Amino acid sequence: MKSTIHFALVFACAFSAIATVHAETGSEAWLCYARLTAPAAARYKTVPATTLVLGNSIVLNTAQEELVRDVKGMLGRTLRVASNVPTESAIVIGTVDQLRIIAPTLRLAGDLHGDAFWLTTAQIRGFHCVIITGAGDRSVLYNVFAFLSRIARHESVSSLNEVQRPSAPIRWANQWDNLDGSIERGYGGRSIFFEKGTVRPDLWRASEYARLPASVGINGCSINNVNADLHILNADFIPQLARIAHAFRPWGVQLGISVDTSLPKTLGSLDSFDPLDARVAEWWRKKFDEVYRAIPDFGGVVVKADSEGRLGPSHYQRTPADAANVIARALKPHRGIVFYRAFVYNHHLDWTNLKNDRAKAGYDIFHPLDGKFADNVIIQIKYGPIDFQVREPVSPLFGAVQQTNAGVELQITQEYTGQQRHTCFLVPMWKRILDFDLRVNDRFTPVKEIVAGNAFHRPTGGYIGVVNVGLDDNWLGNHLALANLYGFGRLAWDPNLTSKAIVEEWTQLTFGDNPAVAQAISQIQLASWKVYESYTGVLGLQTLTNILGSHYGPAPQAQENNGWGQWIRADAHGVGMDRTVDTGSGFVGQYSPGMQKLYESLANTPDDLLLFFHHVPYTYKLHSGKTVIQTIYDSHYDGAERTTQFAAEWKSLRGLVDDERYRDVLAQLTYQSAHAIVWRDAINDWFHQISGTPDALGRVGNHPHRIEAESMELQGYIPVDVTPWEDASGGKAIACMQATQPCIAKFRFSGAPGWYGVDVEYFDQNNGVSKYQFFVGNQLVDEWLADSWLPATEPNGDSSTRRHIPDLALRPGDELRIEGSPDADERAPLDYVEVHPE
Ligand code: GCW
Repeated sequence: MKSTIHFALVFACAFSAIATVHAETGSEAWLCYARLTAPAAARYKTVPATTLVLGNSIVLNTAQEELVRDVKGMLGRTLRVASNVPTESAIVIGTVDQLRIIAPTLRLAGDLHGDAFWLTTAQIRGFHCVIITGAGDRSVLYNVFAFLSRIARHESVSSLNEVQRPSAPIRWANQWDNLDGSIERGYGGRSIFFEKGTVRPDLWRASEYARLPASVGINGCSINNVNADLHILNADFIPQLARIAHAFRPWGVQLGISVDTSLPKTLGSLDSFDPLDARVAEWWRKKFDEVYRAIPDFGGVVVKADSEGRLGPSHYQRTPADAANVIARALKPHRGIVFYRAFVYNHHLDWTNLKNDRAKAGYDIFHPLDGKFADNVIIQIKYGPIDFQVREPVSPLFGAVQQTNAGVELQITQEYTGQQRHTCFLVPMWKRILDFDLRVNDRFTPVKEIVAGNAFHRPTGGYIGVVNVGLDDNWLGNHLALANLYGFGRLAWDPNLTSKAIVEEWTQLTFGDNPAVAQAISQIQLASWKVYESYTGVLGLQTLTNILGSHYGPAPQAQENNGWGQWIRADAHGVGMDRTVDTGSGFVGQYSPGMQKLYESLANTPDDLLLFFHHVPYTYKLHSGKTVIQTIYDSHYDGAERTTQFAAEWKSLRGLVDDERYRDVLAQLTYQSAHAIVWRDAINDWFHQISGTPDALGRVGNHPHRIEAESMELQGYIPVDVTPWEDASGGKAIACMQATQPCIAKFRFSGAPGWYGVDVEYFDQNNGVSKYQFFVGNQLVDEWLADSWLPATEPNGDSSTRRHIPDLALRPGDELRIEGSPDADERAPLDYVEVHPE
């Protein structure tokens, strides 16, 4: 049976060393396989003209179709498809067992099992063959992608002998899609799986999607929010899930779902969901028998329980092990897996108690249960002890589950790292986590060896990435963000790859091999995480965003005085959370003695995590020699400045990247550079106020080119307070409360005659589309609509954005005037105007 894969060829990828560039939506991500230039293609003259697939399975057929399609894309040649045995030089596709039949004398490269593959060239029956083989069908598909990637990146394929083995058996994507079609913390549009409570009738995007993770070796994907809808296992929903499994199957991606532990009661008719109740065990057993009848290759379930308001085993004074095991036993006969999330904590902590510490929860709850989990349970552990912050130390729980399978949960969707409106390439951060040696039992025990199962001799473990792609053409709403999905897969396959190698591969595959393009994009990506950190949460403060709402713009005060436990404990004298054993919460004591030495003492703690572990005065001098407060000020200025450079670097690629992606990325980086200023000013103003310590360089609170909207001459506009105050310059904005005609804010220019650029800082809420017009005297010089989709219904740091009007010839006495026309609940709000000499 041939697989019926819907290849959307409508969006042909386009790039080239010569500047014939045209529209590109990004839908094929790094799998463009665009036509090589003639000199590059010449290298591949000897690639066989025929391909031969040795077996007949849906995945092998996908592998062959992908090969034929992409060789045609890159080299313009249509491979002949043959069967049985080579009668001429061929590209042979099949498992090692199938290969043995036609080439019994071929010496295989060692033992291949799991998802391992072997790419080689050899003589079969006297003909030169490229052999794309692997332990199973899925690994053969991975191997085809590896072969194609070589051609796309202009590497030689003439003499091959390469064995690749994935670092860990589990390499899963998690999606947080809701059945109504929304996605929790998704920034790439609505769900590709669900709409209005059911599975979409047309799943072509779901099958297109599966191709992406499959191409980098991701072998499973759970599709619904871990805050799981109770209907997901309804009898009438299971056949719908089977349709999604069908869309994934050609790509070797196993389907998973998130389930709620209360289902035996809330969906079933039992009066209990106590995991130790035999009726509950029976309910799960029958339910999964039903699931496997519909989906024989179903992969398993993700469980979030006793967390953020979800019910769980604590309801019956049972443990997470009890809850995980009852489900695991039901899945076991079908080889299914339970991913039990360690993200279990009390979000009603008493913040006045200095010993309380949310960071301790994972270890405190799961460490005593080590060894009590069934062998088809994986404890899914977020990389840090808090929650996907821009920087956290490695979760000490990784070192504390030595008789339990462990997986590391990484976040591809940029919940706390700019929500894909900011470029933030996370591979360098993930590598720092994976390479971190926890020194368990005083041995080399980096996280990558723990989750691979090697460190403590576990049968399984691995990597889970929260992806949250959506219906947007380019899946994540930002072309550059796809490097995180690519990088996640590559790291899960081989955590020893460097960030640089990964980003260079991705850039070449996505944008072609023009060295100027590759260099500029790689540089932006590689710098982007630390740059993002430098204006959102330095020194281990974590992302100082509104943790009570959007998790997007600046809101440092939101960390404090509530039960969520993301405290930074800033007051007039100092900042940081004392987590030491000696004087603090004791969290440091959860690490091995070797690591305790690092974090317990101020002197040994690295600057970039200082305030995560210690409370210090603002005047405390870091290893860098600078005080804490001056570091905060400086890094926010540096970071904002670096984002401006990103946009400038991108501009150098005009004409070298297709116009559509050029424009999209330019708009995104330009927005980012403006929003970095919002972050810079909010965080610096807040620390300035709370610490009472001036910026040694006099920048904070002092903006020579800025005219506050509330100080302009206003007609119709009225000043309004912004919450939190630090999200608006001077704490205030102006809003147009009148309905029928535009409001006016104006002022006279008093500088020297010359060329100037004007920046208008305004608030673009998502509950209206205001119109702005900018006049110099009576001349309309610019107008725009506030129609982008930012996560705010109020003027604040989420909605604050700017319009740049370049190259205006201004003369002293000119009247500069903004007319704002509100729409619905968005009252054409304005923060300030800056007039800069060009
Ligand atoms: O970071 C928090 C998010 C929640 C999420 C939770 C989790 C799915 O803000 O939206 O819920 O983590 O990981 O369970």
